[in-house]
Amino acid sequence: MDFLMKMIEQLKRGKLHFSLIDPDKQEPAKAGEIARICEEYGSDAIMVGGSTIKDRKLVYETIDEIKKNCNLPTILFPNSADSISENADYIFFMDLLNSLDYKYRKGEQIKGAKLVKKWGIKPIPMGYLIISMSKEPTTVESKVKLDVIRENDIEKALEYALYAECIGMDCIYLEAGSNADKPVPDIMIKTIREKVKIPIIVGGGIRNAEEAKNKIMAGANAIVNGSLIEKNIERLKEIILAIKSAPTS
Ligand code: 1GP
Repeated sequence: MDFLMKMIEQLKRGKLHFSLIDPDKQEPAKAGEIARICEEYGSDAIMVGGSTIKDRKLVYETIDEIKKNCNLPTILFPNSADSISENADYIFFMDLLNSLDYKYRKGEQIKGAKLVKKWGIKPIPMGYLIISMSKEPTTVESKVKLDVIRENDIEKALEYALYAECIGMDCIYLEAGSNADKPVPDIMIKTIREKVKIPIIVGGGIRNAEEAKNKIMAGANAIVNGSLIEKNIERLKEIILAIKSAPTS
């Protein structure tokens, strides 16, 4: 079965782990080494992206090293059309749902679609929702003008998630932002899970096994770790183990 179908099927059943590597944070060779460890620890895919990337060549070189060192599928997680690289397997083709800026709802996507088609990268349509969980804005929050959704705005988050499902997105990403003070709350995930059928990916500020497990038990289908991989990769093993052994709701 094609990985895309398999992933969507797996996402529906729950318990995936994605490792996010930001090409701006290390040399490509180091990214390759990190990806090798992520695979060894049981991660399911390598996401490649970040909020500050401007250099397509660096994304290409990073993916090249990842592919030399590990067999996991690579999924682009782009901040703009300029970070789409032809050697990626998949792309989270995102609509930043609560952005008030045309650029992040349609502008970059329209520029990017022709590259995705030209290079044969498989798109995974995704509703991307930023939840503000930090005292100071995270990098992504500082770059995008948002219809702000805070910790207690559960109904508002649900409305956006329902919209994503109605418009035919394959999945929703609930994002607290890289290195957020706190991850997206379990009650928000649970509320969305009860009403929305498409898979839910959760990332931003997840730092330990307990948090990851609770997100899965609340109804998340996949957990994303980025900062932890850069700073504390040995923790990843217990996080992935907790995800894989968590009872699902
Ligand atoms: C950021 O959700 C990802 O886009 C990962 O966040 O770096 O906090 O793990 P962290």
